[in-house]
Amino acid sequence: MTGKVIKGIGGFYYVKSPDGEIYECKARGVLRKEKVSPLAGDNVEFSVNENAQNTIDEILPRKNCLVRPPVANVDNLFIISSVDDPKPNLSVIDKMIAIACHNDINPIIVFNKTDICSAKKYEDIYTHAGFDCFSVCAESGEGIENFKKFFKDRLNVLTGNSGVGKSSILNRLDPSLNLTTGSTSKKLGRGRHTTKCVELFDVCGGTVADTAGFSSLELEKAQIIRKEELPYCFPEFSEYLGECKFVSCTHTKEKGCAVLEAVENGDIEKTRFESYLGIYEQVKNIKDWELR
Ligand SMILES: Nc1nc2c(ncn2[C@@H]2O[C@H](COP(=O)(O)OP(=O)(O)OP(=O)(O)O)[C@@H](O)[C@H]2O)c(=O)[nH]1
Ligand SMILES: [Mg+2]
Ligand SMILES: [Zn+2]
Repeated sequence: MTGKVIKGIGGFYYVKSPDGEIYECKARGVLRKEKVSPLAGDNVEFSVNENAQNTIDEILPRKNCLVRPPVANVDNLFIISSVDDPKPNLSVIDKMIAIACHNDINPIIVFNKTDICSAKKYEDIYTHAGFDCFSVCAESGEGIENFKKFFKDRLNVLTGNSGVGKSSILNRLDPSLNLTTGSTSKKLGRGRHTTKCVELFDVCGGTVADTAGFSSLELEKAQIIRKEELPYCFPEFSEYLGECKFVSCTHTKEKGCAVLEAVENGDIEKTRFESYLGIYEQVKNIKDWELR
């Protein structure tokens, strides 16, 4: 039979068949030998066994897969921040956007908790940079309707730091989910990882993954993008690439760089460019062989 992995925990995988039945499976030894583990979102072939454990026999080819959060075949990545408690970290948002673009995933930027303060200055940055960007309030439900049109027939992933309100937003979209949400007040506003693993749910005619928040350290390991590919992971740079004076321009400090010029005259957002420089610093000395 074929089905979709909706959750993996402690070596058990929960596979949903097309008729909606859920089967608890183990991965077959051969998959473990090849060192590939099924991920939430994977389409798999599996066998249902009368008197033994059901098994996942094969993982069907993936369109893409994210390391952090671990999900395969993602269409939309909702990158969630809160305007306060915890405050947005634009370099984290921009790294997630770059990873989404690198994997052919559509990034959607969301600022939650607008009851605490306005998200306008952030919304302006990302709208100007050309992304779908929304300010929402999970508490009142304001703005959340905007998500529905993205969800249908797509695999949607919600990501963002612990405590930004990912589970709260999903509960707003579909109260029957009844996801556990947590207080951020106890631990220096950092949240406590209320959501523990990735799980897929059917919401608004599509599939959605609630995921556990990540730390910035984990994000550093999330995925390495080669420095040559990095400019292409900032979509608003694209019209300037090729316009620079030097073919080998890294768009960091060169004379006659069209990207730098666009930053200077405000066509590219300063914070986005700073994030580019930050990621460039992290990856500039990584050699190709280290990525294998
Ligand atoms: N003021 C305010 N608080 C909110 C809003 N949305 C969520 N919260 C609160 O923020 C806290 C964290 O919410 P969660 O939904 O658990 O956050 P999460 O992103 O799922 O966190 P993890 O599962 O740990 O990654 C809870 O106390 C929520 O009540 C909002 O719109 N306004
Ligand atoms: Mg959660
Ligand atoms: Zn340049």
